[in-house]
Amino acid sequence: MRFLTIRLVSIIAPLTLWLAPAALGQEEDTRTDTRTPVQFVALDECDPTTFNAALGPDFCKNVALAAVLPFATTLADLFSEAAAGTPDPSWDFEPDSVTIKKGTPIIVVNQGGEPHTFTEVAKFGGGFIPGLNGPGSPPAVPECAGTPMRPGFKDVTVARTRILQGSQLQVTGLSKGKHYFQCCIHPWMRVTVDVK
Ligand SMILES: [Cu+2]
Repeated sequence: MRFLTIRLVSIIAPLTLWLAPAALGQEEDTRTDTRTPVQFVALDECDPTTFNAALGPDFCKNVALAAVLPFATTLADLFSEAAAGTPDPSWDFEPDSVTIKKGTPIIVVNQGGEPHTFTEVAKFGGGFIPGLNGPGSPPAVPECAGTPMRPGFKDVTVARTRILQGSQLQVTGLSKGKHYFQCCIHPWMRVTVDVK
């Protein structure tokens, strides 16, 4: 019996560790130190071949091992999945939500292969690429839309929330309460920050 218990634990424990990060997606900041930033990562699995053929060389710089393993998503698949209302879950901010103490800085690191934005919005909604906004193509939220003369990244207030591959963005000075951040390119990438 004892042998069985140990055997079971040795099987279940690593499995739990493996499942935990994916299942949670939610973190509470229990530290008392508010100087050390809380980190989010931006992830994607863009397929360099199809993305760069359409969007230009070096748009997608991914380490998804697309040539040998089926980790990457083609540009066409990304659009068709979004249009079907089942956007690609590999395009993601992790964790999805965090509770922090007022004064704690946030750092968002782009570990994906293509650019993203970390844009604070009053309410989650569409980004500035209609084809990625899902069924019915809801309009871009004001914080992502820019202006008619300067749509999307042409608007500096939108452009300054952009995070290029391998770079990071810091957010400080958030007031108490809930704050919502989304990607203005892939609007299903969403984060809620609750400042206590
Ligand atoms: Cu994005």
